[in-house]
Amino acid sequence: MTEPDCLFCRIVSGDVPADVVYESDEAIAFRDINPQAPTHVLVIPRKHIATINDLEDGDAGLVGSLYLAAKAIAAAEGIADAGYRAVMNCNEGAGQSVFHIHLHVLGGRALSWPPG
Ligand code: DGP
Repeated sequence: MTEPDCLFCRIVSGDVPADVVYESDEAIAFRDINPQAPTHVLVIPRKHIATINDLEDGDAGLVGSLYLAAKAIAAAEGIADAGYRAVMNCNEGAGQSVFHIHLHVLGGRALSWPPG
């Protein structure tokens, strides 16, 4: 299930290049083009889902796979023990700008809370 006009679907298909750091049957992950931390990786499902609000009950395993990917990426990046953030924005008010769900994996520096 892909959307031809979706940037992240085009990264999944290989039409748009990305620095891919992780791939599984359900998900891929690549470095953010505008990194906000020394490690800033986006984990996305291969399946097009616009926002968290569009998730269905059958997507539970898929969402779990995004967090397992984040765990693997954090270990590979050497940020697992120091700490990192895995966060998903939903809709414009929370800062979502690409409407294909993605988990931001951020680490390699101190991260304050709450976010702005
Ligand atoms: P959000 O604002 O939560 O929707 O995050 C979208 C992120 O996507 C943002 O941090 C920048 C990143 N991004 C936008 N366009 C591209 C792109 O073409 N390639 C890559 N690698 N990242 C992108």
